[in-house]
Amino acid sequence: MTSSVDYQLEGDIGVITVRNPPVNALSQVVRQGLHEAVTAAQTDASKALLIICEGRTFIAGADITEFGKVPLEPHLPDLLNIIEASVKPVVAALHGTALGGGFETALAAHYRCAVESARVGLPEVKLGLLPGAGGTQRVPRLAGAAAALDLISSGAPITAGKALQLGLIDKIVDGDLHDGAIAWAKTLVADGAPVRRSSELSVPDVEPGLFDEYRARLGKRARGQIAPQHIVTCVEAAVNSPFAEGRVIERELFIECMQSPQSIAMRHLFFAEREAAKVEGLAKDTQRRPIDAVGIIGGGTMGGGIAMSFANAGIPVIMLDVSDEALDRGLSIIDKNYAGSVKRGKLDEDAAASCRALITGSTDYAALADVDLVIEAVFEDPDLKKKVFAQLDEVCKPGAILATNTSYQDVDQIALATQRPEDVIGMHFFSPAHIMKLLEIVRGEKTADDVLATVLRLAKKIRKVPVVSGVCYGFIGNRMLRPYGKQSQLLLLEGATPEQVDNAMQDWGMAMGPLRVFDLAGLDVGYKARQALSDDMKGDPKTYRVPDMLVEMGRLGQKSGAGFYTYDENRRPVPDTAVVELIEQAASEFGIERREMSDEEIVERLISALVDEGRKILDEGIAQRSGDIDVVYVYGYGFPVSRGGPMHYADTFS
Ligand code: T1G
Repeated sequence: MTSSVDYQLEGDIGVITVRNPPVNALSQVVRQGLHEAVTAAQTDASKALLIICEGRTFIAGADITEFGKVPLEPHLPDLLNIIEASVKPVVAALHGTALGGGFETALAAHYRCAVESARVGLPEVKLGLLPGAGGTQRVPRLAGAAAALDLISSGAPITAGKALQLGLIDKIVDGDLHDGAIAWAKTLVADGAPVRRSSELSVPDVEPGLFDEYRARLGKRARGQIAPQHIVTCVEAAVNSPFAEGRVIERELFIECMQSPQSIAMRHLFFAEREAAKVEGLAKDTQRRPIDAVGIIGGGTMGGGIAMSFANAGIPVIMLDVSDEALDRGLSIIDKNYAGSVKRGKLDEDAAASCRALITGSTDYAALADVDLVIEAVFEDPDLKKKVFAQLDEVCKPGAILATNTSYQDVDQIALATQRPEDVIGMHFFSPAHIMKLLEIVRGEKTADDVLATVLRLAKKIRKVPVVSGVCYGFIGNRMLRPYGKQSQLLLLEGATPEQVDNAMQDWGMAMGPLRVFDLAGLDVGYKARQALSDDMKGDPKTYRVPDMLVEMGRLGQKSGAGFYTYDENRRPVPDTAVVELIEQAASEFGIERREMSDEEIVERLISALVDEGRKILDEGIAQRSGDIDVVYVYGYGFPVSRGGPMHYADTFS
């Protein structure tokens, strides 16, 4: 056997144990070990085989670090065919997260059991791939085509309970998995249970139009992505073709996806996201401070969303506001958000109620005397923020972490309003804070290492993707957004219209074009921020003339019903000729001759604006690595995941 796979006879059960920390990925060594164990077991005294894993999880997939390299034997599909062809019943015992090639391994086995807490899934689509070792052919045969399309095209894991319901696993084991699985295997042997090959099953009847409906739905949900469409083709092949033919189609489309720039980009993001949580020079074993209670200053949209993020992770929150009216307003927004989550099936009634119960309100700073962390989320007024931090310095216990949710202000200046700048850090959430995954962590000049380490670990607990930024105006994301925004204004003056700019970026893959983003954020926010800047800092007036004129006309964006667009009763943007006339007027003021502009030029100039600023940010050490910038833009600014982020895109395509 190999170092990662062990084989022992326990009575008449051949137990194959995989141990390849941290997630038992199917590296070449693991595949080799499994191959040798299953082959040897065919002729030994065992009556049945059990595949089980040590550590925190069953096999969590193929080894992604091997992708893009020369594939080494044994290849996974061949190995799984050997497992399925076993003359002795093979049982797979699942715990943790049995994902991708790991779940496909279990599907090639003849029987599957799991502990209640286990989750199974085929997340390949999140890597721009599809299950390449039989998953698209075996899942439909066990659970039906519709369930297979849901599971594989979403990539979302399901609980063991749901998997049992779908027929993807056969048994939930209580107590110790090893003992329970051995006992079950012995029962199967005693009952003379046959080998059951899912490849020999046929797919239950399919609703007419199912595949077209999925192609259309995925065309919207995963605009421009190839893997989701290929998944539908594979599942359709499972319905219409024998297993072996379906496997050939699956393999061809898998290889096409594997070599695609989209999958290369999404695999880049997989590792970039994990790298982003690591800080050079910050020891892995840095002592962390306990965070058992949190305070939030300001119960507005951001404060409420931040409170929910902590409550949803089981951490009690005290939300502070200036008056009972303001507090009630903030808490009722939270109630509405929880009701919405229940209505959309994201949370059940009980879970929503227990999360909501963790959020209490107060108008008295003294209520924060014992919390471990306070996050300030008041208006972007530097003096107000300093006043809040001076008060927190008074009331908070020694060792409490004081964080600001500012989206661009100088965290070092805010820290100087306290006697404990080492306990001050930036935690920049994105709206809506209970949904958006990105958390920009701003490390101040004096921020202590244990404060940074604590907040990085906490980010994972509240299910956020952390990226560390140094202190500068706008940190990573908003700093890059400024030249991007300025470029969008120059494009308007030179000949484009708001809808042409936005459509070009949306067709290219951005979740939303720049002008719609500015309308959503509120043109008055940028206007007020500009008022606080000197002309030098404001830069070229061509880059803010039109938004200034719009604000001075009372067109503040979506919230006032008009900005670069007019908004209908369903808040949908409607192009407005009055805005084009305004742009033409501004262009003539600057003596600019407007001209035809191509979508390619629009995309090229806007993305270059992002990338150029990204390079400055790297040169200045504000961001540790280019992958961090990619994670910020994909998780915080709607940059297409299938293009890997602005820096990856620039490295790959220019
Ligand atoms: N391959 C290689 N390394 C992996 C890995 C994998 N599949 N999964 C995780 N790691 C590393 C990760 O980089 C990190 O390393 C450490 O393990 C801990 O991960 C043929 C082709 C399992 C839910 O997509 O979703 O099978 O940073 O920090 O939060 O059809 O990892 O410590 O050096 O994420 O507890 C399909 C990917 C592959 C699952 C655990 N499988 N992994 O989450 O820990 S494609 C996946 C995850 C496939 C077949 C196809 C998560 C996790 P480091 P972590 P976690």
